Amino acid sequence: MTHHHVIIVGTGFGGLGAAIRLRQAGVDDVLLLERADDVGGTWRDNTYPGCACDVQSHLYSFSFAPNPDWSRAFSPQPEIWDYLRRCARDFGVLPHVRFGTAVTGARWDDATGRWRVSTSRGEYTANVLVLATGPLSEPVTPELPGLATFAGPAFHSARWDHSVPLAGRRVAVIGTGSSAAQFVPAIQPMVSALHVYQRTPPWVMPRRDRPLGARAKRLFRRVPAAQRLARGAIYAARELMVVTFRAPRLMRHAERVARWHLARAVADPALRAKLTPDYTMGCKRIIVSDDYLPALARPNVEVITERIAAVRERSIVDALGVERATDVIVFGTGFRPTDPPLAPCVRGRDGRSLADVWEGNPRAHLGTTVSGFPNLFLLLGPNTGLGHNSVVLMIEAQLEHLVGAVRHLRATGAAAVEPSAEAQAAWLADVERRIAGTVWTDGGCRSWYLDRTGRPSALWPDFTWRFRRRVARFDPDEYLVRGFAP
Ligand code: N01
Repeated sequence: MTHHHVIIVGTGFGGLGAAIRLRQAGVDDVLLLERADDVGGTWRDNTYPGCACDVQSHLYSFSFAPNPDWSRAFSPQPEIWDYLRRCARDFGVLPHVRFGTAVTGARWDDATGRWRVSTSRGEYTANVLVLATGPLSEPVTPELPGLATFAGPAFHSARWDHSVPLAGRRVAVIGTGSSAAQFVPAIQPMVSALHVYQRTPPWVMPRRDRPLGARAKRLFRRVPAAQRLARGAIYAARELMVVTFRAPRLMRHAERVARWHLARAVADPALRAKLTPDYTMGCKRIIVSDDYLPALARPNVEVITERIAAVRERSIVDALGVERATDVIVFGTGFRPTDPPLAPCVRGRDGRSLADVWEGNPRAHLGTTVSGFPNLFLLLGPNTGLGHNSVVLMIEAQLEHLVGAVRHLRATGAAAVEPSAEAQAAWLADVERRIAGTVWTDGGCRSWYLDRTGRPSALWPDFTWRFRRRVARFDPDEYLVRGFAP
């Protein structure tokens, strides 16, 4: 059993960022556990055709590692993955990563003041445990009646099977979220028939992607302040969305733009009606796309709004009894961030797991630390997701908190910190107050933002600068200090 000062689980934006910032702060005994054989998290795993970020590249990157060379306003997945691999290499993180090591559980040992972390390759101990496992890392596939009898290939968008040829085949797509909106236009031209099973129509806004010119890249390389300025302008424009999330009636203006976008793309009124949402925009993640709606209007595409009644060996039958021959099924059915897979296996001071404590309603102090779980830090934990801006901003605020906590432990000689129950309750009450009356409570939809209790615990319901102002600083007064290092 080897011991490390800090163990980080995962090597996406969160895990890599944590390792980089901790090492910059002088903490070198850092081990990253990664189940796969490369870094990159969600940007390694999501390789579906058309995969790209729907937040502009200059903002969807670390503030401490600007990239003047992004090729487009919205970068494609291979470029973002490449960026993360470069960060891992250039910041010296790679030698700290143990690949092919899946964490299976973690338990706080009060006697030693350490975490015991079990993995597919044996046990480790650590003073500090950082879970950077990503809220959207475990794909969810619905249990459709008869699915097991389907004879063709069936896979989830986050585990795209590139060995399956789609050209000339009849493909069923289940789900119409951000992922489907990206891969549907990418595969539509090659398949013979595309059956898109839509449970809820998404609101779709124009994307306005464009290549970034050589002049801008040169300027950003020579004058880094110009890139910071561009980043700031994108950031400020996106923050404005919060105003309308918090005042749902203002969303009517944005909905008008989306209706116009739909009308321009889809001439057929019957199809337009199917694609028109009946809930307030923003209640679910807004899709930004210029090619999704036009793809749905192509002659080889059918949008099916009936429920799926049965999957057969070579077909899918809808609730009206219509049977459609199907060669391949692609699930664009998303993730369940409010039931993180490691939650049942991470046990705190009293032996209870995160899942036991949360009971379907994830809660954490500042979205980052949990009462009863000393020295545990969750990156993109409860109430840190965004519907409007770059989550990297949220991660960076949490990283400052983490570094502050580790520095505090070092300076005081304490073995552990954990948020006081009072501080956590006050934070949650504050979040609750910010959530009330927003589009997520009053918008009239169900989404992955909501947990099993119906609370939007996946979301930060306010401006990101407010989160940063509150979270980036580690305040010892909000924490209980436990034990002292020998
Ligand atoms: O998943 P989703 P996603 N039967 O949960 C439907 C991020 N992301 O992978 O709306 C039938 O959004 C479900 O229907 P409904 C982004 O944050 C970012 O597309 O629940 N249908 C919905 O249509 C995004 O929000 C980028 O009624 C079922 C779809 O499946 C998040 O990832 C790119 C069903 C799931 O949509 C998830 O996106 C891509 C069932 N049993 C994704 N179960 C960026 O650009 C679910 N559905 C950064």
